[in-house]
Amino acid sequence: MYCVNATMMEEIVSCYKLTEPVYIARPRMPSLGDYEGYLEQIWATRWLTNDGQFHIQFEKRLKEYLGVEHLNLFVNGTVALLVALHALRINSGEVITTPFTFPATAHVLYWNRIQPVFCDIDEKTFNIDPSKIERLIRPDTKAILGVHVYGTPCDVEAIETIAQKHGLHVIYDAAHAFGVRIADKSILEYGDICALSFHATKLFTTIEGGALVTRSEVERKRIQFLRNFGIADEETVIGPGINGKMNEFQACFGLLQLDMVDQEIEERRQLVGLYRQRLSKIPGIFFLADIPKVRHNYAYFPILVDEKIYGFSRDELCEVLRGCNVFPRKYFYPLCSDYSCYSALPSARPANLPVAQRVASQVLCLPLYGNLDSAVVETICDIIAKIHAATS
Ligand code: T4K
Repeated sequence: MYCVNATMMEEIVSCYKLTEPVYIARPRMPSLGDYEGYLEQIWATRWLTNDGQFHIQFEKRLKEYLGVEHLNLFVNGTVALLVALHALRINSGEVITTPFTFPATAHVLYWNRIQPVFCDIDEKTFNIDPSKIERLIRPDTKAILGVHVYGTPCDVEAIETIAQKHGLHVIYDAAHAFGVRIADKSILEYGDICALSFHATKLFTTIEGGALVTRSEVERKRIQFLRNFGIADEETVIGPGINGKMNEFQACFGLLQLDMVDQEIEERRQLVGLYRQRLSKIPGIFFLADIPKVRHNYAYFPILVDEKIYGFSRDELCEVLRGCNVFPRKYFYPLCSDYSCYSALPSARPANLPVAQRVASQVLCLPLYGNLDSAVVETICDIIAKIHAATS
């Protein structure tokens, strides 16, 4: 249990408490009138789901926006990931992955009867560390499942080299990586399959939603069947599929979001610039830098709090911010490897994951979304600076 000095807490809260709660994420809402326009058409046609006209339109426009050829929409990112493994026929053995991620990444392995093998992360990107992957490869290893955490690309070239050398599949959980590019190439062009999430908390949202991006039309078609119970036609089921379909309401929301997403990313970029400018002056607060040639999407703004230098722990800082009506999140603490369902695995031992353990104990994702007022960002930075000043 952590406990903030009560007088300091009172002083900071009385000075900085915001009148309205500020959350880590907020969806950018399209105009209600525009959405109603779509709803009227849905009402008129009574076509609600199963490859309706808006689903078709959205899939087409999304492919163009992302610069990819083979894409299937999904009801959410988790089902998309489940189907990705099934599509690659990975349903036993081991898959090497990162512990520093949302539970969905590890859980989809479990649901496909695959044992996750946790690999430590790189302290410069917080993504799976390619230099530590090879020692984890065993005869039963089927694939590497990387996550582009916070939208920062994994070292895709190094992972590709390892995968080719050992004959492994590469799957990317690109839940955070909407619109990210390396030079002129979409991040979704790397690996055998990439899964996106369009959840309400993401910078691009279809309420719930997701997609799989594959390398060929044959794979895309196979995934289309898997997404729809394996149904080929009214009298033919060609395999054990699942229901992963996106509905028309989600697709319409997505069509409207596509018109706004560039503005969303640009506004986030500016807010991240402000955070960085203000926080770089505070000892013990660290953040990730942009990577040259990468078009970042600024999906999240994680900071690391080094208690020894800053004077306060991450948990204490989080408590003060909450007291001020600011609700950051400790994404991703605890590590997946520390969940009771995985902690007994040999690869889950904390000693094997020193970087991930440290990052998870220090990380705090600060509020970031396009219509976040820059004055609120200033206040959050003021609070962080004030705490350090009070402790030093
Ligand atoms: N892989 C990775 C790496 C992921 O991060 C995720 C999901 C997935 C896979 C799975 O994709 P999906 O199956 O979800 O498509 C949220 C999201 O639910 C989850 O999608 C996301 N990652 C994760 C990082 O964040 P929670 O449980 O932290 O969300 P919640 O409900 O606490 O919301 C956070 C804040 O967002 C709230 O305090 C307020 C704001 N919010 C939330 C919702 C739902 C809104 O303003 N409006 C809303 O509608 O998981």
